Amino acid sequence: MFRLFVLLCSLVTGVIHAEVIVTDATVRLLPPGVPNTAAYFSIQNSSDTTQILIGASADFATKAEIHNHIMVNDMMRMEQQSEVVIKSGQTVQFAPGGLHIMLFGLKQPLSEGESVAISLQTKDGESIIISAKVAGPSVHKHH
Ligand SMILES: [Cu+2]
Repeated sequence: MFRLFVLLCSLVTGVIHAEVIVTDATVRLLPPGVPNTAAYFSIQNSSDTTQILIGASADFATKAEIHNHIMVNDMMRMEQQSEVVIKSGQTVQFAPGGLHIMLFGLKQPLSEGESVAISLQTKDGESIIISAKVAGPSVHKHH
């Protein structure tokens, strides 16, 4: 009963956020036994107002955080972001080597081609539910 209620709520917030468009959402498939992975997507703000992402969650992971890669003393490091600001009309890329949703402690093994739901929280207290496809590392091959 509780689950159904949550699902209905997410459908409603999905309508409210129809002007925030998430495309190409993927979760990186890693070898079995690797507990953490990352999600990537492109998020476009077609609304009239600035949207600020402040967090993420996913049923299939213990914890989800917004991360970015930054250079510290010539070393690439990941750092949690407390906010990601997306201005009206702007598109922000979550991509390997940059912003990503870090997914800690996978509760179940993911399989290639599977769709998983990730929820993004905005500063105004709403959730954007995205559907991400599990994809092997070949999708993000280095050149
Ligand atoms: Cu990370």
